[in-house]
Amino acid sequence: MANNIMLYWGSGSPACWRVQVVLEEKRLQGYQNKLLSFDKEEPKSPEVLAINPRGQVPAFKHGDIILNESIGICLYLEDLFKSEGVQLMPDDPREKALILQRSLESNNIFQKIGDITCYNKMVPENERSEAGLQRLKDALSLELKLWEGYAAKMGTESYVAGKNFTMADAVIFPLVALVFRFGASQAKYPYLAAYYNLVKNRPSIQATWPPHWKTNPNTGDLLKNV
Ligand SMILES: N[C@@H](CCC(=O)N[C@@H](CS)C(=O)NCC(=O)O)C(=O)O
Repeated sequence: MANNIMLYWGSGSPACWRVQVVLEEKRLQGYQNKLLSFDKEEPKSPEVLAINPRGQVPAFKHGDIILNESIGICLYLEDLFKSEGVQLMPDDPREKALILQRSLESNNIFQKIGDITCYNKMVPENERSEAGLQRLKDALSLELKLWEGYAAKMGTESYVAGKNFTMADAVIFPLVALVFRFGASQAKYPYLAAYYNLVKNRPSIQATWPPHWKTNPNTGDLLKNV
């Protein structure tokens, strides 16, 4: 079942990690995969470009189906393997609504983290400034406050969309983990931190924990004052 799935991925990429979590939750272990190096720019190799013209991961193939948007891959897997493993999307469209809303709006966090981590790559040297970088951090901070509010409203011991682990958690947890790894304060975002600590030991999360995070638990401080 899983052996005609191929996933190209990179360690620490939240977009890849969410797909890996869904594959675990759907009990599709045994899929083919290739870990690529961002440092060596392997996502720009012809092998990946043939699947994803942007040269990014995740790049995913299942038989002759090609997908290279992480949330699209996650939804495809859930649809196709609905009765396998954990059901990540309820049948009722009204219950699905919040899961879809949170999953898709998580791209705002993703974008704002990228604005900061790619600052030196994206902004010419003579236009860079501490104040410019701080403005991007302030924008991420505002976004995280919004998510802290969502988490507070759900209460501790809750997943993103309620009492069950759903697609929204597979999609969002990797971003929350990234924010804390990069030094955001758990004390400043206590409900998000409680969520992080609730989900981090889930078997699908542990099984897919980014390999270089295991060998280098050093968290860094890029987002320390976010
Ligand atoms: N919208 C895409 C984003 C994919 C993406 O940004 N991938 C990053 C890793 S998280 C990547 O491949 N970066 C390497 C590059 O752009 O060269 C998705 O959600 O799948």
